Amino acid sequence: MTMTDPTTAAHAAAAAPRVAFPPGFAWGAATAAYQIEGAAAEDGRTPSIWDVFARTPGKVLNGDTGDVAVDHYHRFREDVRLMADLGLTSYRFSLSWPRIQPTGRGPAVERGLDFYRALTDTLLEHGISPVATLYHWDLPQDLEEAGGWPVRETAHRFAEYAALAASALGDRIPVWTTLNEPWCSAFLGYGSGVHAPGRTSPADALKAAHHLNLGHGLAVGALREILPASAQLSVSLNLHLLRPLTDTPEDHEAVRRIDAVGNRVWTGPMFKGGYPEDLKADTAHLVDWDDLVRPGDEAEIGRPIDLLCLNYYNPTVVSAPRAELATADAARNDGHGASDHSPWPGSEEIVFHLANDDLTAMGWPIDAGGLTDSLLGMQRDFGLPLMVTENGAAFEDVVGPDGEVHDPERLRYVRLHLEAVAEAIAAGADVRGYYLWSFLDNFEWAYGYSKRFGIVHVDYTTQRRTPKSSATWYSEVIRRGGLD
Ligand code: IFM
Repeated sequence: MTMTDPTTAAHAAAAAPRVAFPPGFAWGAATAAYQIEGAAAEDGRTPSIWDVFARTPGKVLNGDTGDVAVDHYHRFREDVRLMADLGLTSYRFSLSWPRIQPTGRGPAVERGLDFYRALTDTLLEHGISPVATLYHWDLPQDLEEAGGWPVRETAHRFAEYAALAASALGDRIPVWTTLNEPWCSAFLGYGSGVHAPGRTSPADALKAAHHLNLGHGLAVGALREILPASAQLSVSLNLHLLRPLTDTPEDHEAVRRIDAVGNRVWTGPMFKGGYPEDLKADTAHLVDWDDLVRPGDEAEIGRPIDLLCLNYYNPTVVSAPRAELATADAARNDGHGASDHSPWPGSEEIVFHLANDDLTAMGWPIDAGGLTDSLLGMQRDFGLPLMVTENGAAFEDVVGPDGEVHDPERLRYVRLHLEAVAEAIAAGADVRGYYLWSFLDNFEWAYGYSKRFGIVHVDYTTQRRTPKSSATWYSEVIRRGGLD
């Protein structure tokens, strides 16, 4: 009989993670170009819609811009070293369209591509697998002036840019996602106007949605022609995990409407053969769908992809209009920023409620069960391998007298959500990775630098990076391959 050294056995038991993740699971963190790079006017980069929006008085808190951001453009080597020290196995970042193809037309700028070549080389040298997002909201301003996403041509411009990026970087990036949260680009950018370019037309928002979808499909086609067969193509959607306030038929109808214009507007043409009839009916007074969607568009949008990526922060609770709540309150209550214009074309009267009062600094309710439900629903409905490409929370972090940043609330948030991912995996969801939003504190869009999502604190005056206690904890989770 073989005897095991009892001390070694006890140690192994203590070291084994209680909640293990599958081998090869990607342990990542995510960022986006405009939020971290800075160097806004260097090496040929020209303004994006966010540069122009941020300079428009009253659009971004404190007049903050991404001009310098966290200077990642110049400090990427230090940042990648930090990722390696934490043990990240993968890093999701976005390529800046106006850095690669400044006006959205014509050839690529080599100096812009060189930055991404150097970044990806450095990642690979440290054993960190790059995941690139092609569009995280920074449309070249020249294309906005030509009509922006409500114009069909922008979808073709996007596919051309995707091809330029893939030709230059395809040998070193194994996973590509086309769009990040196109719901925000279309409905916050052209509907409520709280995001760039700040337009407020429900019809334009719907047209933008179709052209973002079309751009996704055309880009998938272009990428497939250029990238190696092993490349994995995806899209990152912020699908709304919807719950009715009550069990009444009216509140279920509210869920149906928001599901149509929040979720199925993307997943319909991407995975189910076309736009849902109920969405078209709900919005028929705003756009002529037969004119907007040309023959062949839906097949283009539905080109097969390899992975489906989810960005999840909180669930969305909705109800039918309530006499006691004015519509203006409802618009303020949907978690996407105050505006007199609704980001829900055709369903402006639906009322949004907080799922609970356990809130992050964004005022978003913490409800990790919604992540499990989302992943299981996506697995059931679309049958693709999944990744969580964003999940995280803003809190009021401060550097303590000891020079450390203690962020127990973020640690708790991430722990609960990793448990939720593990639960979804145990129940059959094929989840391949988790990317914490965000690696670094950064420019939080209309909130400027006032909201900190990073697991690494950035002092915006000195650009000093300090891993928060959540980063140290996450590093330990990665080392153990799961949660204790
Ligand atoms: O910072 C954003 C990110 O750019 C897109 N998803 C949500 C994050 C937090 O608001």
